Amino acid sequence: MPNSTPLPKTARVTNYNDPDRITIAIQKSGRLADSSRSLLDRCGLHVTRSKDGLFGYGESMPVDLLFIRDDDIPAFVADGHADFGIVGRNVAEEFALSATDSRPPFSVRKSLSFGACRLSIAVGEDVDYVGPSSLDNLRIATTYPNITRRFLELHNLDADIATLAGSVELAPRLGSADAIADIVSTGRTLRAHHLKEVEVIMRSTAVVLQSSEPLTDDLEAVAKRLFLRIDSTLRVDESKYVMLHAPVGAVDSIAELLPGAEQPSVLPLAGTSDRVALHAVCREAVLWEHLENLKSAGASAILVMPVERMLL
Ligand code: PRT
Ligand code: ZN
Repeated sequence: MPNSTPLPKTARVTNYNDPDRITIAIQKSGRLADSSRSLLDRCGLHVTRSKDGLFGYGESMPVDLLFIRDDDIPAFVADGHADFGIVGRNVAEEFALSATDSRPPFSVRKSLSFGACRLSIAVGEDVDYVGPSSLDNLRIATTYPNITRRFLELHNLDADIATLAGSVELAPRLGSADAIADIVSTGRTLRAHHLKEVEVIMRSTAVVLQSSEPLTDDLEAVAKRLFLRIDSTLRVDESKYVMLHAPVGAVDSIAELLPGAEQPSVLPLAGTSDRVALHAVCREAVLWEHLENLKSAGASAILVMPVERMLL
């Protein structure tokens, strides 16, 4: 929930904020915490955590971590207390829309593949919803008042926004709102509260925010190295190494069926000249349908394996 107390200027983490090192703020605990840690860990950033658990000293790179609540991450990055922050796009956007400064508080350096969700409007399941106009003159409960207001303005709607700190889905049942704008992932919570999703206001994943305070040349070089590793790690997540046997005459058609693959390697098979082995890195999800299509085209002994690391 993006409802944090403003960060006092005096709360600068100067003990930790070494000008010769990069600071990245990530969520201490919660839905993005493990994935953020694991992403950086897989990029080779190994940290020693302080006793209070709030700070991680990067042993392998001049990069330190701050472990804080997700709501505080945009403010830390905006104020330059952290050079980068990993947070949901929803939280970053809500903060950016609340900023009074005309200068953007930060930029989005990278979109990540985890933390996928959407901010949606939901109404009671028995409401006869015909489109955004059905929201006119209603009261909408949300922890995202700025993003919700932007949606209402876009559709020229006159609706009241009730800003809540949490448990938004209870508001219609308690009679304090007619509709809600809340984060949805599987839709289970909405269904459990007899609500139905009627509008998706924004889609979100975790993103890496970058402070508008410039980095020194040396630190920018470190950041570039780290982002190259992040790119490779994200690519690896989507990539699979596929090995299969194919009839010599079907190599081209089978290669075309491999999702997101470049030219495969074609290798001879011992004891036969009719069939060859094909090895390829597929950069898209390899689904059962792909395997079935490969088999129908003559492939056999199909193996799909994870890729550990990749540097292109
Ligand atoms: O303690 P801290 O303040 O750091 O964390 P928090 O409790 O405010 O946030 P947290 O950890 O719950 O979520 C962090 C971020 O994860 C969010 O800002 C989103 O970007 C992302 N995310 C992804 C989600 C969800 N999926 C999600 N399902 N955030 C919240 N939910 C909640 C939602 O609020 C609702 O209550 O899950 C419920 C809906 O889930 P479904 O699956 O039932 O639809
Ligand atoms: Zn939060």
